[in-house]
Amino acid sequence: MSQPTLTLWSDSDFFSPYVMSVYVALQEKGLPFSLKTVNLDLGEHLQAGWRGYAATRRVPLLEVDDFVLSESSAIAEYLDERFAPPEWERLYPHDPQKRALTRQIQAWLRSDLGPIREERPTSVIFAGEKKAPLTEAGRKSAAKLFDTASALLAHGRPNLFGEWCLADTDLALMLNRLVFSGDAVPELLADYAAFQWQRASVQRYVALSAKRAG
Ligand SMILES: N[C@@H](CCC(=O)N[C@@H](CS)C(=O)NCC(=O)O)C(=O)O
Repeated sequence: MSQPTLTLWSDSDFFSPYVMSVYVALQEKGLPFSLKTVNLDLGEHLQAGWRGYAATRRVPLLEVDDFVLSESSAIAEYLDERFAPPEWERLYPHDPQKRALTRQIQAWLRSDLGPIREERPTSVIFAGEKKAPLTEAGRKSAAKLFDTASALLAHGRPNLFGEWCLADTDLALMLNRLVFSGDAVPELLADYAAFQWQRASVQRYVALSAKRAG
């Protein structure tokens, strides 16, 4: 079967944690893809001529030949099904329970913890921005993140479920919003996030973001 042509659309700042998740997914699969950007500040994603306009008008957007898909976790699941083992690396664990938990963590990180996302935007990670101390809501949200992540990582191993999975990258990003801001983060979680951040696929995305800033 010939390889499809893949195009990932990102915001032009490379600040989107959801674009990062798909970028890492493509890198981990070893799939060649081209990267294109839309400037969200200029509203380019709201122009009818943009490929994602008929989808959700948001990034990430993945083009696979003529097929267009948005929503980062839907994209990752599609990639894992279409480019499946044994030929391709896994993004989601093989075990059904672990796979379901991976999806649970991804859905949770995308729908809860709003105060952390608001008070600690990814510009603190990718552009070194400094923010005011967390509000009461931010502190509550951080405490919930710490409790949940500590329970998931109570086994003391470097990945959530033995082998790396995409939720490791997503969870590390959420924790790093706080780590990079100088907020107090439990040592086990800070170490986990630092370990995950060293992954080559993650570092490639960080480098993209740094190039934009430079
Ligand atoms: N749940 C979506 C979130 C995507 C999202 O919020 N994208 C933002 C950039 S981080 C965006 O495109 N914002 C522009 C808009 O909503 O108008 C996913 O996981 O892909």
